[in-house]
Amino acid sequence: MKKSFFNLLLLMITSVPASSQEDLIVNIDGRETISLNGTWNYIIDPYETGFYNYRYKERDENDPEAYWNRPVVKKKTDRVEHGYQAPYTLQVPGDWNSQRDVFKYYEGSVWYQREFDTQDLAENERAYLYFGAVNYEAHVYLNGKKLGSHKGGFTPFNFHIPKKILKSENNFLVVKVDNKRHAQEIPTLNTDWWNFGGITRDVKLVVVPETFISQYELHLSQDQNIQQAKEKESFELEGRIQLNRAAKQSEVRVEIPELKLTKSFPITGDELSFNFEVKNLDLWSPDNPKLYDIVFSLNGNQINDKIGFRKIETSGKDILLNGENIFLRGISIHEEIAQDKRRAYSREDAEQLFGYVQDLNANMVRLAHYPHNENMTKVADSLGILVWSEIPVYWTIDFESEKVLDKAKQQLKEMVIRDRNKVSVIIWSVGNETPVSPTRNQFMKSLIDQAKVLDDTRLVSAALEVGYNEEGINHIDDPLGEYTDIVSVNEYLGWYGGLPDAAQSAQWEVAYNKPLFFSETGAGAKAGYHAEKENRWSEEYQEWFYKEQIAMMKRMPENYSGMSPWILTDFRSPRRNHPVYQEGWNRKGLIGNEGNKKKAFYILQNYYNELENQ
Ligand code: GCB
Repeated sequence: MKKSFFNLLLLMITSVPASSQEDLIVNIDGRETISLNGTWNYIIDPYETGFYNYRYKERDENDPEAYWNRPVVKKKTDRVEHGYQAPYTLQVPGDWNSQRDVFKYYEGSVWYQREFDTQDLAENERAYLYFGAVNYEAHVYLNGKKLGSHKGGFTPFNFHIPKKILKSENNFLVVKVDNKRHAQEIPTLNTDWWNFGGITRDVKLVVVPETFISQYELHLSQDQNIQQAKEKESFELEGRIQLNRAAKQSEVRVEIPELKLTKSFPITGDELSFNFEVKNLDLWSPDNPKLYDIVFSLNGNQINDKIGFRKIETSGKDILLNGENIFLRGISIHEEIAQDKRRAYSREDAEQLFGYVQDLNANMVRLAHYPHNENMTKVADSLGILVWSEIPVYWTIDFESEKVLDKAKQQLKEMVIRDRNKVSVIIWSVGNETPVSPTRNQFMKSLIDQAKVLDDTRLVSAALEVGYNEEGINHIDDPLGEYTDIVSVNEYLGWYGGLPDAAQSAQWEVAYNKPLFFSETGAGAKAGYHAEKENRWSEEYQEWFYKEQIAMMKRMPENYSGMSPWILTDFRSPRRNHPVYQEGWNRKGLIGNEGNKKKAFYILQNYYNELENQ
């Protein structure tokens, strides 16, 4: 792929931290895998007894009391103080909080265990253990040996399994999962969502050739003028292939069967960049969510994917999709199925959430506040819904710390690598409502720089805050706006300050000639509670709020390019403790926790219908 000099320079300046894992394997569903989902045993271990001995030293690998070792009782006098068996079981994938009462508020260590059989690996094969996500810290052991550890609750990772460790039968797999919050982690101690713990996404055993394509990218070249390309019906695609290790004189192929196109490239190292022309390309858009079957292969070993092609860019105050102005009719989403009080993880969950999004007539979602599971971006690709994807750099993380910055960069990198072939993703967000200071500005800017180095085909933003002054003018002037491609702000006029009609006299001043996006606005209401509109928590208050907000949006400066109100459905939050109206729920959903649409849903839906028909 062609990288500009500027990007190369940035690459040198913004070093990407090394993680303890091997390079991430992308498109896991396009590979030969064995699912390790299902019923796992668990031990709940708040004192981390399985990890530390009584002197609080990490246990030796062979310590029989280490919980990664199989508990063996040979004779009746043997003392064994741990074990894995029913009824102590949890479903994987899934958060632990929603599965058993004992876990509802639990924050600490839990050991997961299961056994599995597999066939012997051939001479030229390698195996990996892949985790879609584990919240927050995972230590993975197979047959008593540590494969590795990973931090970060919302991104995938994988570990190579050395051949001598993997057996054909009764493999003893143990994962220590710890979801304790820490000041030096991302997110930090304080958030407004439930800290769902556990192995929350798929677990797979992946079998690949000794040398294989671990990562790839294929997209429209960002440098070409899209209007001219459309007129000429000739587009330039560019891509990159990453192998797990250097190959000896091999051949990489990229095929797009529908376009009758096959390209072969020789490869000798572990990386290859290429570009080529295609004719008659049907561009992806919300109106035409066209995906092409793509086959990547190395020496005949194939990976299948479905990839769409589109160009996203900004021009002055406009967002352009395939060269045309687009308004983002968005909605924010947490990764939850409210009816079950649990994390969402499956394709069916994604379809349920996107079903609501389509009912609303939205064309965009903000996946807040962390990378959601891959089914979300896959379904978005297939439905033609644009996506904002974010890392949990949220509120007051430790901006002073280089180590914390490295952790943020690692999560950003994992998010981008997993989803950079997802055509629906148009915006990488590097954080939410972080408080302005020189150190924070520098921290956030280096994340923006890194996002651009990892992927120069998308927009980068962050949800910022509004500055107010005495004259009642709302200022959008966070210094970070200088570096983001679109200026996004969260705004709660009429909920956290004043009443909804305060919006009528609100004035706005925007310091940047860039697209302006309202990444949040919203008010709480308990579904089914009806009263005069002045009553907080009534559906009528929330409806009033949305009416006033929309009227105000219509008066926004002309760089107003979209919104993603807060939020699609009610969601769990330990911060929300009103005994009648909240009971542990953030009630700003347009849909209640039992799936009922509140009155405000229809107000926003009407506005989006109007905008679509303009
Ligand atoms: C915000 C945050 C979001 C909260 C929301 C609220 O500004 O970005 O995470 O949940 O407000 O409901 O207060």
